[in-house]
Amino acid sequence: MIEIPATPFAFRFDPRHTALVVIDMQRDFIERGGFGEALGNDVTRLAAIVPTVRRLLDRWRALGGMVLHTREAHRPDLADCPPAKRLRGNPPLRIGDVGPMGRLLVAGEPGNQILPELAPLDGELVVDKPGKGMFYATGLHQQLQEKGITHLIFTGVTTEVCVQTSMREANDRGYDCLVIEDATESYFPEFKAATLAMMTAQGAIVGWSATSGQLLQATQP
Ligand code: TIU
Repeated sequence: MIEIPATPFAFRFDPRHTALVVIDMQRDFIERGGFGEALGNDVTRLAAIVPTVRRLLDRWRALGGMVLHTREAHRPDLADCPPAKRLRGNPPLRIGDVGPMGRLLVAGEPGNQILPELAPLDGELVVDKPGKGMFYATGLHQQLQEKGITHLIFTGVTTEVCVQTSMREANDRGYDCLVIEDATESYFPEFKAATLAMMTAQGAIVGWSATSGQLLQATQP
């Protein structure tokens, strides 16, 4: 059992029953010309966490822990994309439209690929999710249960959208959840700060937060 200092109090986990989760580190959100930019965001802030996520991946792989990557991805026929999601607002490009990195948020397109620095290795679980949360319409809960996973450590983007939604879904399903503060990012720094505060408030109502340094220190070989 490993114990690390965390907010609002120590987080204890057994690496054999803990998965490192990397949420949506795909070109759609992090590079120019993708879905994130089509929504009007300055996407340049997000790339800064890539080396930190990579350090955590390297450590977790060395420990032999389970790694789970997600992508926000729709089927090419968009049958899993509700009109309410596709038609909202007036963006220059919508989900399924062709942009400089192919069709936005569509599985198999160049923009839907995870950044090469963080590419999944053989044997790591990659979940394509049609929603913001990683449990909705994915069958993931059963897969994690079959592997005996009880604890989840979250990284990725964006803090207040797909990371927060996934962590809330996980909390309701009984997982103990830790988010790594400097391994998640938002287009809006104030939303990231508020999200970390609201999830850890009230005695870890949704879960814990810690820094990558704290996790690396606690998991030194
Ligand atoms: N827009 C935004 O901040 N995020 C998303 O749409 N998806 C994820 O967070 N992955």
